[in-house]
Amino acid sequence: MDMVSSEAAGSARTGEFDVVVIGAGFAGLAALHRLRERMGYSVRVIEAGTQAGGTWYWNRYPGARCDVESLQYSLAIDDAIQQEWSWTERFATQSEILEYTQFVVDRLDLAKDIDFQTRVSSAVYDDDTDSWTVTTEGGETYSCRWLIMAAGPLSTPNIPDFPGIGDFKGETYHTGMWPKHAVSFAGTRVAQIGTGSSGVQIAQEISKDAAKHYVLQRTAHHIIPARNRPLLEGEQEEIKARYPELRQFWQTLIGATFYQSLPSDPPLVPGNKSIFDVTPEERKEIFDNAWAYGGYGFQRAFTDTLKTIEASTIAGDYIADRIRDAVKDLAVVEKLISSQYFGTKRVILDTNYYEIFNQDNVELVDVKSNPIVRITEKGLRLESGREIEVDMIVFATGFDAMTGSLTRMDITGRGGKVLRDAWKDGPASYLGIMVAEFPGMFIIGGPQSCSALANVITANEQQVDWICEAISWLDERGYTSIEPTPEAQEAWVNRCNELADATIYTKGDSWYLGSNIPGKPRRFLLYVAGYPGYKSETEEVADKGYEGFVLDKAKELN
Ligand code: NA7
Repeated sequence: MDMVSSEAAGSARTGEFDVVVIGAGFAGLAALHRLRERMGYSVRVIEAGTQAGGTWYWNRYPGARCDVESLQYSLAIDDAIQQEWSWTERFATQSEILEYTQFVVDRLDLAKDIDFQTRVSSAVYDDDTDSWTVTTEGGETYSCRWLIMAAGPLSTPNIPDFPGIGDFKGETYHTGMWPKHAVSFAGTRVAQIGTGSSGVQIAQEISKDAAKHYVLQRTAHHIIPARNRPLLEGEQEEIKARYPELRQFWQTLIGATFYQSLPSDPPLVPGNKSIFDVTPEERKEIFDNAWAYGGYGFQRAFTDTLKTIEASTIAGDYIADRIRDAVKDLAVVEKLISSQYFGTKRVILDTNYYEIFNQDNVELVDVKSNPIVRITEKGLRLESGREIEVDMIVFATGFDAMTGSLTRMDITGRGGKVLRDAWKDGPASYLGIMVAEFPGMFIIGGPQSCSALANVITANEQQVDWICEAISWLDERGYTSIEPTPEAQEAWVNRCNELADATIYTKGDSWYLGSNIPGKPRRFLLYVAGYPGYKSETEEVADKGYEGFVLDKAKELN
């Protein structure tokens, strides 16, 4: 191993390290622990927030909650930790996950190697020394041989460039940059823009006591019930007692997560049948059961709901009927029924979202047919000329997903190549982990990985393991650089595109495709064949001595 002396470790904010990790979310924390404790590397983590937690640090808006079962949404990194920590609800709140993150940081003594309140501005590769120099907005510099980007797939907020956006005199917030101070909606007039997962969750809070709550919806999404509840007596104990076996089992599932809470529950859904293999009565019963149980079992109830237009349409029609049951005003019902194919956008878990539209203080405003044309001093103006006067605007307008956290930094690889430019026609990576001409730079949760389509903590830990094994393997053999060949990268991108084209995911618009960001090239941004396939494909490459990569010979490519 190439141990580099570190004048910074433990205190100063600059220095030389074996590995620099950008981001202290779950991915960065797992990488730090593994590299430092198990492998003895000098590591520095750079984090913009004042605390670890990544997504759960920034998205502290009222109502924020995870949509993976809490007992599965945790690090497997250390058995004592998963036994000691206790969850309180089936789906954890943002604040509980942030507390859990801090618990992990304290138990593993991670904070001493993290520089908080430090935002990276650039990372530059030096061809002569096979090393990276990372510079922060405050001017600190860090150098390292291996650079790990763990800045998050959904961490660059998207604020649409509405004309007049600076004119508004009231309060404005973005769900992904929510302030630490309390924000009260009581008695205020609030316009909420966006009805994705964040919008649906915060709407349930705003509607409770806002004087007037305008929900500005561009596209109706598909929303299914979470059925969140306190954890049952004995439930947590049962899962904790079986964690080793269950974690292995979950990793055999497409999303690296099981859609039932208790392993002892009777099977909820067939999951292995086409929607056309059952009678309409059986189909309804299966959907009814999944709907009543809550969580993502509904979307995995049949093998083809996320694959074919016909099956997806049947699932969408079922949800339309549930909206008709929940909402009284038929004109509102029609606006809430999605015209997208079920599954093209990430399906949302809710708690009584549709019901808020029966309240007098809530109005659904369709901004697809009547778009927002301007933000004014007092609120918003729609194309029809309607003025909506409010005290507060909440942007629940999502993220520049999968690539934004990387392209907003100035990342310069070999020969002065800038990542932002390299990806101007769409991102390209090999295995979703490395990029040609950016030697020694590993990405966790990057484009063409399975991250956001799986239990993201499990996906992160698998990538951390893969990257750490690679670094160790390279160091043991004296390699100082690794990067994909352009051919291997192109083949991986093509494979990801082909896999996506065989599903429903490419038949609509979504952040999965980058289509939520004006001007962003439309390309499916994830590996869609599931966690087990991703794990075995990446492991196979490693087992073959990092097939598709150039090791230590990068300069010959010039
Ligand atoms: P999403 O799912 O990207 O939702 C963003 C919402 O904002 C969505 O309804 C958008 O409408 C809407 N939006 C974006 N730009 C505009 C403009 N210009 N005008 C009106 N409405 C707009 O982000 P979330 O934060 O809710 O969730 C992101 C992920 O985080 C989620 O999938 C989970 O994985 C966790 P659109 O649908 O594009 O028409």
